Amino acid sequence: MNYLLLAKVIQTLSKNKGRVRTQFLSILLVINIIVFGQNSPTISKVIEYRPAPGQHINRFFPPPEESDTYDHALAYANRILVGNNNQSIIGLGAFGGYIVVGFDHSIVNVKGEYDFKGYGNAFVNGSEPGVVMVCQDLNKNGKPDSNETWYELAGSEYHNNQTIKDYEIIYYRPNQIKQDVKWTDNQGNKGTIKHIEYATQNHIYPNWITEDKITFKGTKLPNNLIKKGKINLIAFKYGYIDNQPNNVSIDKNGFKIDWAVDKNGKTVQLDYIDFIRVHTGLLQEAGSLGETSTELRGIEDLHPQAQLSANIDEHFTQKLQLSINHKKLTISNIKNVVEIVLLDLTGKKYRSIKNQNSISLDNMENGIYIVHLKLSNNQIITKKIIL
Ligand SMILES: [Ca+2]
Ligand SMILES: [Ca+2]
Ligand SMILES: [Ca+2]
Repeated sequence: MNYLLLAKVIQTLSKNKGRVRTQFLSILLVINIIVFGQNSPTISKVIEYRPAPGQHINRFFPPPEESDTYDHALAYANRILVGNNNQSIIGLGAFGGYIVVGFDHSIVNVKGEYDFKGYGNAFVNGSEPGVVMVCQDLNKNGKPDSNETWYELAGSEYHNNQTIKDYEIIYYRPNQIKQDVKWTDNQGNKGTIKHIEYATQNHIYPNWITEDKITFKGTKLPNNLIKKGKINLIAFKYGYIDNQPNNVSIDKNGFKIDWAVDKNGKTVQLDYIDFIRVHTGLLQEAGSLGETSTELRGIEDLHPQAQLSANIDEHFTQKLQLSINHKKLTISNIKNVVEIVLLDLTGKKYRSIKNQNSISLDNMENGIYIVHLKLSNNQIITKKIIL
C-alpha cells in the first residue's frame, strides 16, 4: 500500500469516526506490509565510530577540530558515510579499530545473490582489508543490543591457519607528543604503532578517547606485505572491505549474508541483517607507509527493494487475531507473546505491556499505529492497526 492509498483510508476513517465512536466498537484494519517509499541502498546512519591509533587519526579522521569529543567524531563519521556521495573515506586506524553502520531498512538475504558491496580506497597492491560482521536488530529498536549477536562474514582467509580468531589487543596512550603507541596482545606479544614522520599531529591515539588504554577484539588476518623493491600490500581473494579495488567484479568485493558464521565457526542462516561492523583486520607496519589501516567509503545494499519472505511460521500468524473492543486491543490465538508494544509510524514507542494478551488504547488519537508482538523466542511480529 502506498502513501496515497493510505491517506485515503485515513480520510475515510476520519469521516466515519463519529459513527465509530458512538457504536463504541472500532473498525480494525490489520495491514501486514506497507512500503513507505523506496529504501535507500546506502548507509543511513553511523552508530559507532571507534578507530584504533593510526597516522591519520586526529588529522584527517576526523579533522583536528572534530577530534575533541566523541559526539564530534561521530557526527563527522555520519557526514562522511551517510547518503549517496561515496566521495570521501573514513579510516579505522590500526588493527581492531571499527565502525558500526545501519540502514533505513533490513538488508535482505536474497538467495544465491551477493547482498551488499563494500567500498574502500584499495588499489592494486594497496590492500588494507577490513573484517566484516553483521547483526540483526531483533527488538527493532534501531541499535545493536548486547543480546543481539554479531556474526562474522567468513571471507577467503577465514580458514587460513595464520588467521587468529578472538585476537585481542590493548593500545596505551603515549605520555608525550609524537610518540609511538605501545600495544600488548593476548598472544604474549608487544609492539608499537609508529608515529611516522609525516603524521604532523601531536597524537595518533584518538584525542576524544578519555581512557588511557583501549582494547579491541576480533579476527586478525595474516599480514599481506610483500617487499619487492617497493612495498606491496597484496589483496585477499574476497570477503573484506578495502581489499579489492571498487571497480572490480562483484565476486571480489561483494558480500553474501550466507557467509555468516557464529563464534565457533558454524554457519548461521540469516534471512536479513540490520547492522554492519567493519574493523581493520591487520596488525602490520608497512615501513614508510606506516600501519596498515582499513578505509571505508561506503556500503551498498545490492537489492534494497527486496522483500523479506515471511520468516515467521505462516500457519502460526494466520491464526493470530487482533481485535479491539472497549478501547482495548486484544491478541488471541497466540501463546508466547511476552510483550505488546504500540509505536507511532516513526517508530517511537507509545506504550507497552508485558505478559498480557491485551493493551489499553485509552486516550489514543485516531490514526495508524504499529503493533510489535515480541515472542518468547525473540521473534517480533509486526502489525499495523488503524483506529
Ligand atoms: Ca544472499
Ligand atoms: Ca586503504
Ligand atoms: Ca536492537
